[in-house]
Amino acid sequence: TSAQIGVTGLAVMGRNLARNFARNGYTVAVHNRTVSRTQALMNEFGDEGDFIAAESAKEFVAALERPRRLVIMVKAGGPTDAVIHEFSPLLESGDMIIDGGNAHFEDTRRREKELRDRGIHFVGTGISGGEEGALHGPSIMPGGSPESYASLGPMLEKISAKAPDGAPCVTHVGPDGAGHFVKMVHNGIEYADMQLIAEAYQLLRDVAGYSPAQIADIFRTWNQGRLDSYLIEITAEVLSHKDVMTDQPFVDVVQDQAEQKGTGRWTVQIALDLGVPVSGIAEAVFARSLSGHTDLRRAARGLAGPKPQPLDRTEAGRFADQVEQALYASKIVSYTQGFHEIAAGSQEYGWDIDLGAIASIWRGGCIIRAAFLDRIRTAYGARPDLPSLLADHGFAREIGSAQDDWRAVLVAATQQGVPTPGFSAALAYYDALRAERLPAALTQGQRDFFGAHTYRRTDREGSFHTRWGGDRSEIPA
Ligand code: NBP
Repeated sequence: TSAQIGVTGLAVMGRNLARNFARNGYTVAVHNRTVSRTQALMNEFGDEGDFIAAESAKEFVAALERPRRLVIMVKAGGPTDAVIHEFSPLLESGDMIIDGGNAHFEDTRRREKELRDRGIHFVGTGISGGEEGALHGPSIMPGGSPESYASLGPMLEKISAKAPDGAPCVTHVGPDGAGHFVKMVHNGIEYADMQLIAEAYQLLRDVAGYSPAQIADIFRTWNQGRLDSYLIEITAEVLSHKDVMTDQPFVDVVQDQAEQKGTGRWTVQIALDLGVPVSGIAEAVFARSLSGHTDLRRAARGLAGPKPQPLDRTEAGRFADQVEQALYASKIVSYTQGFHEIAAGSQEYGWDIDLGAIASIWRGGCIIRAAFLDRIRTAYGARPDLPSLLADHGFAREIGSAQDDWRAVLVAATQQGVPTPGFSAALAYYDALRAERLPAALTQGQRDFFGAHTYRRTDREGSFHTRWGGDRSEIPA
């Protein structure tokens, strides 16, 4: 017998992905650099389905039916190149290498090109959902050639998560690095979602005076409504958890320094290159780095702040409702920014990404899964050329009716000295986009003054320069 698919790299993700394929009836060849991992998989889960354990690269490749489908689930970066280097000489034209790691999409573009020249399909694939997702159904974002998707698509659809309407959470995102690009933006949006939820928590705690357990209950209520999402659900779990050693709220015994692996940072770096304002995502990345600067924070501890103004019970309840509005409005802005980045990447690299399809495959399996994504899918479905999510009538109406409360929350946050970089950046983006006139006109004047960078006028075609150092007459540039 031969295997329909092979997985090399059997740490948590690869192992669970291999089991997912096997549980869905596929014969799966499994391989890992260190053979003991392969043996452990066979010992623990070998009876879950049809596995073929391979010790060497040669054995592994020989076990695969042709054209071969070989999934790499190793540490992103150098290890991925090492594995490609090891396996590609053993492959033939038409074979497929699927990289399910968190690769940078530029690396994926390079690898795809190198292998394409040799007739091998390289399918950079974003996979979200962590180890549970890998086992029970992740959201899958494959790039690569349409031919490779014709062969792989049905298998990926089978192992993927299913949205509430039953649709598989996988689509052919676009050629070469498109899948990893979209996975990167997914993670950037995830950073923003987490930051906004964290800010809501801190406001409920420091302004409204609620305990972590009470805030968990508030989040559970929110999770019944339009904020229904995996991240809100797990936030309630974390907030209601008590530390087993001290019986204190778990959230009070954890060091307040957030770590990061880099995909959020990439989202912002690429957005800067593409000229896309992803201020909410950027603030989320910066908030994590700020939290880690313990030296700076210690040095700033004595700085003056406002006097606390405690709220009574009625006011606190009213404030919690306002925070829900602020959180929802800010979330709309984060997704507006993230989808803008995907559209810009698609344009830059010629990927032709269907934004509605991306919203659709994020409805299940992945970390940002939420009822909200169905709304985004519908918005792009109705108008695939929607210039911005804020141009959708439904979102425009919702954010419009949230804005008074959103502003009230930020007034309270400012008065009470609670930092809300995510909420604030989102509101600034909203107000800037809807502004009739921006002070960018003044910026242009300054640029022309010191650098003769020229400007365009509101009333005439062409570029102009004012002789600032001379008689201040205007000349065409
Ligand atoms: P790790 O990222 O911890 O990688 C461990 C695997 O890489 C092991 O199988 C290891 O083999 C192999 N490996 C390394 Br390290 N260097 C190698 C080399 N030079 N040649 C061959 N194999 C090598 O595993 P993971 O957490 O399962 O993640 C796998 C991929 O999935 C990563 O790219 C990750 O970013 C991505 N991802 C992870 C998650 C998650 O929730 N963990 C979610 C989504 C995506 P060994 O056993 O011989 O050391």
